[in-house]
Amino acid sequence: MSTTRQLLNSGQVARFVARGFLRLDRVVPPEMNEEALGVFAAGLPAVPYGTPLSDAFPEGTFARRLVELPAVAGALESLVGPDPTVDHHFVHRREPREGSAQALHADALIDLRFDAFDVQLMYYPQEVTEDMGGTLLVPGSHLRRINESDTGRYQNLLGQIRLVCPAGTVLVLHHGIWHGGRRNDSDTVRHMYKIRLNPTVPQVRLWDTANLEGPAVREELSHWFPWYETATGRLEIHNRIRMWRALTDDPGFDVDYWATRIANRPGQRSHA
Ligand SMILES: O=C(O)CCC(=O)C(=O)O
Repeated sequence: MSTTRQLLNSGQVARFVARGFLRLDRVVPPEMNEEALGVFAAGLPAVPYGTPLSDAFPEGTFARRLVELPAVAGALESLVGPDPTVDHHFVHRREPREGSAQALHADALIDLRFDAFDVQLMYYPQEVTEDMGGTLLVPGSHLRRINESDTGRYQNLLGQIRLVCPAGTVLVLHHGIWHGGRRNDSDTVRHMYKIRLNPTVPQVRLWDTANLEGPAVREELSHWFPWYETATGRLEIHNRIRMWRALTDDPGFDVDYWATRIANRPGQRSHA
């Protein structure tokens, strides 16, 4: 993997922790977007789970060039660190006038980790217009642990995003985010190439931490999404505090003392 240093800053990482994704518009150049559909049609090689990224995608291959683009490489290095392994990769197609949408889901079993997470790239080589069945995303859903498609009966949530984007857009997502391909009402096949990456190093301060103490961090981590319930939504902020503590190796970090209050046990040793 490239050693490019376009690392994320602390505000961007806090945004990822709060929202569960970052959006990188037009980071893939037009010539690669044009090449992509041919590469997808030819078929991508199978990659066994756990293959180091550099072995999975040899130098010069399309996927290798994709993950080495400076903005993509910088985001990956900031979130999963150097030398991740490939969990799986797949080209998702939404067929023209297909008549149905995919159920809302997360790509995992219930996953209780707070100190480790996988990152998924979603790459869109074409412009995705309103009617092409862009991926539905529920911002801030990634830390509400669910079991795969148990959310499938939810049709619409306040604040959801149905992706509309220019060609060459890449989303960088926490593996737990609720998402699903929408119904494609256009005459065009809509493609999305997904790569899931597993970290091989502790995910601690991997980004550009220069502005770690800046106001952007708490602002991002406090962000409230409109689908949150008044009470249960508070648990999402608490989940983010736990994740931020792990990512920064700062067990005292807090937002409005929410985690501090419920850990205060005078006379007892504290438990994380
Ligand atoms: O097609 C899409 O936009 C999303 C598909 C997807 O991520 C999935 O099937 O897990």
